[in-house]
Amino acid sequence: MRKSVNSFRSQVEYGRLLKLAGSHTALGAVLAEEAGFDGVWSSSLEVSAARALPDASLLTMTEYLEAAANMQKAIAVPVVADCDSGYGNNANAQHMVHEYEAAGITAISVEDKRFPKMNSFADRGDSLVSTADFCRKLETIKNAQSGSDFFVIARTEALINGRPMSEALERARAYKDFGADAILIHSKEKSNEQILDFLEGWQAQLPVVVVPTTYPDWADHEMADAGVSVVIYANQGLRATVTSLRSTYESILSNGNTVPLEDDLTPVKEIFALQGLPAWQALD
Ligand code: SPV
Ligand code: MG
Repeated sequence: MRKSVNSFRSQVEYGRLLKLAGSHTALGAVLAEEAGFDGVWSSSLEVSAARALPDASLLTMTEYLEAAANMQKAIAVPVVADCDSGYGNNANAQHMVHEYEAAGITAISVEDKRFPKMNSFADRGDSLVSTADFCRKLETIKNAQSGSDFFVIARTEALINGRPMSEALERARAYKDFGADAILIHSKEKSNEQILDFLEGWQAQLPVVVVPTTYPDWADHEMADAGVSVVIYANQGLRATVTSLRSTYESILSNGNTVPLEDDLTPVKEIFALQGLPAWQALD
């Protein structure tokens, strides 16, 4: 059954730390909502991995949008769509906003990398567009949105690309001036120190979004105290799924039956509940 969605902007304005879980399917999104996450990150890594393809702009905008829209249709908390670098030039980015907004997506993230992009952790560096070019893209995106609720996260890959903190801060300031609603500062360091330095230099000029994939020991309450507005657990669901499927399949083949697994398997009835089956059955 379709749900009405609370916009991401209304959640951010509420002021507490928002927690998003990465997903690539509506079922994953339902489980994230059920667990209590404030929203779902439609992750380009996850959506690509679900097709067993690299996160390297191989899929089209339409395919990423379909995944995000399928998730949004299934949940009432907002989907934040990872839109990579906007799927091309400024014209592509304008078209993207029209399509995502029309599909009911209330927030997107765009990053200051060239198209085609490569996943941040596989990136060999030197993939940034100029600050001026990305500002022009942000301006195009903000001019393209039709409702005031649509929320645009500008993501800088400056630190991922080995650029100095001064450049990350300069880019973030420029992105704010060209209409960004929040800044995602990404880092591949093993500790949160880079992010803490950024937060100190940034002085809360706009909400800050972080993705603690490589610095997992930073606790949510510490992020909130440090001034983070949104935390994205971008791919832990996908990685847990891979671990679980591997051990499940290995167990079935090595035991010759599913008996050792039965206690850990979600009952089919619960799958029906996640599908919303009782409400559908009540229709006829
Ligand atoms: C994603 O989940 O697709 C992201 C985060 O963009 S990262 O994989 O760290 O680039
Ligand atoms: Mg991505």
